[in-house]
Amino acid sequence: MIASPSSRRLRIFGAVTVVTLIATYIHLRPQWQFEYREYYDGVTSYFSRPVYDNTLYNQDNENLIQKHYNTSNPCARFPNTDGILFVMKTGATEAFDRIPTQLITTMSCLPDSNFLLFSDMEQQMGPYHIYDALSEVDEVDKDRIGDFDLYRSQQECAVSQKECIDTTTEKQHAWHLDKYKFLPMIEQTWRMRPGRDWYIFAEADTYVFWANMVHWLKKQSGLNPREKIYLGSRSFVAGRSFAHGGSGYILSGGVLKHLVEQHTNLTRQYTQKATEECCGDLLVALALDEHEGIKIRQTWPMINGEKPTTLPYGQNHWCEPILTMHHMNSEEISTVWQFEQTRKTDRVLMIKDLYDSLIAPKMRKTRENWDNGSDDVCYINPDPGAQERADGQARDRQRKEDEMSEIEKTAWKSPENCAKVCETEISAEDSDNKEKKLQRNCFQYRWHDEVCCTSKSFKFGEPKPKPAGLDLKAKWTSGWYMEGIKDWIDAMGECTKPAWKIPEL
Ligand SMILES: *[C@@H]1O[C@H](CO)[C@@H](O)[C@H](O)[C@H]1NC(C)=O
Ligand SMILES: *[C@@H]1O[C@H](CO)[C@@H](O)[C@H](O)[C@H]1NC(C)=O
Ligand SMILES: CC(=O)N[C@H]1CO[C@H](CO)[C@@H](O)[C@@H]1O
Repeated sequence: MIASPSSRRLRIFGAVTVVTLIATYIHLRPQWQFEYREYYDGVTSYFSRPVYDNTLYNQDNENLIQKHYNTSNPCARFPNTDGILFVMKTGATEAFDRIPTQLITTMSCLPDSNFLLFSDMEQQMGPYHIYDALSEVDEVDKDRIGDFDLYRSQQECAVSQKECIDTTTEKQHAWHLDKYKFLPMIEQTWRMRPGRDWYIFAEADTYVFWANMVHWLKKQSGLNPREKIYLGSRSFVAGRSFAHGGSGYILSGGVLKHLVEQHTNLTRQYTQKATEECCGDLLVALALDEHEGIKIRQTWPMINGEKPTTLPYGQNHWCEPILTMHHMNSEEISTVWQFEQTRKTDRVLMIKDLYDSLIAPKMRKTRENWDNGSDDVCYINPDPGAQERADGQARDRQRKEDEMSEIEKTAWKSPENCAKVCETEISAEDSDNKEKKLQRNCFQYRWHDEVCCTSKSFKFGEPKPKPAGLDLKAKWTSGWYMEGIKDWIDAMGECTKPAWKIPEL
C-alpha cells in the first residue's frame, strides 16, 4: 500500500512528537529530581527543625546553657497539664502586640483544650479564638457606665484596632475597662471548661514557668483542688488583700465550681461593684471573700510580679523556685523561653538560675544613665534645697545623721562616694566571716542629683535617659559592689534543696 501524502505527513508529525517528548523528558528530568529532593528536604525538616547558635550563650554561662539552640523538640520537657486550665486575659488595644509571642513560645506546648484567651472584644488570631469577656455584661450597664466607651469604639472600628485606637492615649481607658472583665471571665471559664483541678489566670505580659508550675501544683504543694483555694502574690488596697492579677493567680476547681454554680448573678453584681473599685483583681478577692469565705494564700515570691531584670536577687530571692513573672514584653518572653529550652539541666528552676544565666553575664561595676532601683537606704545632701529636690520616698528612707559612719555622711557628694558605702560595709577583720557576708545589707547603689541610695538586694534595672544639659548632677549612675555580691553568692552555696514556698493565709 502506498501511503498517501497526508498519512506520510501524519507519520512524520508522529515521529517529531515522540522525539520532542523524549527531549522534553530528558530536559526536565533533572529538574523533577531536584524538585523531588526539595520536597523530601521539606518533609524531613518537618520532623527535625533547625539548630541555631544560641544567642544567649556566652563564656559566663557556658556551663549552664547549650551553645546551640535545637528547635526540633520544643515540648520535650513540657509537663503534662491534664487537669489544668490556663486563662490569659488581654485587651483589644494590645492583643496583637503580646499574644502571638505567647502562642509561639510557652503556649505552643499547651494542648488547645487547656487554655482560653479572653479580651474586651471578640477577635480571631490565626487559628486561635479570643473571647469577649464582656459579652454577657448587661446592655443597660454597658450604656450606663462611661468606662464602656472604649468597648464600643473598639467594636465600631471598621479597620484594624491599631488604626482606630491610639494605644498611648487609650491606655488609661483600657485599664479602666479591664476591671469589668474579671468576674464575667471567671464565670465563662467555668461554663466553657468545667471540672478541672486548677485554673491559672494570667495576663498577656505574664510568663509562666510550666515545668515548675505543674510540678508544684500536682506534687510538691500537697494542695487538694477539691478544697477552696485561692493562690497568688498578695497585694493590698485600703487594707484589703488580693492576689495581684499581672503576677497570675490560681483558683482550685473546688472554689470555682461553687462560686459560679451557686451564685448566678455574679456578673451583674460585680459590674456594679467595679464602678466603685480600682481593679478587677481586687474584685475577685472581694467575691471570693463574700461568697466563699476564703482569702488569698500568699505564694510570693514563687508567683512574682517582677521579671529577670527587676527581680531583687538576694535574701528570699535565690533558692526559691519561680512559677510566674510579670511585665514581660514580647522579647523578654522569647528570651526566657529560649533560656528554658537551652538549659543544660532539668532540675527545678530557681530564681538563682535566672540570675546566673541571664543577668550575671551583664553585671559590671558601674553603668551610667542607668537606674538599678536602689532605694532601701538613702543619703541626701542635708542642704534644704537638695532635700526639697529629692523625691519623697528617698527622703523618707534617709539614715539618721547620728547613725551614720563617716563614709555614709559624705555618700551624697558623688557616685564614687556613694559606692564606698557598700565597699566598706564589712570591715577588713570580718572579711572572712561567712555569717557577715550572708547578712550583707549593701549590694548596689544609685547616685543622682546629690541623692545616694543603696539596696539590700542586687537588681539589674534599666536605662535612664541621658540628661540634656551639662549638669553632671543630673546624670543617673548605678553601680554594683561585685565583690560583695560574689561573696554572698559563694556563702549561699548551691541551693541543693529548692526553697518551695508553703502558701500561707
Ligand atoms: C535536635 O533534636 C532532635 C530531636 O530531639 C534530634 O533528633 C536531632 O539530632 C538534634 N539535632 C542536633 C544537631 O543535635
Ligand atoms: C443582681 O445584682 C444586681 C446588682 O448588684 C442587683 O441590682 C439585682 O437585684 C441582682 N439580682 C438578683 C436576682 O439577685
Ligand atoms: C530593677 C529595678 O528595680 N529597676 C527600677 C529602676 O528604676 C525605675 C524608676 O526609675 C523603676 O521603675 C524600676 O523598677
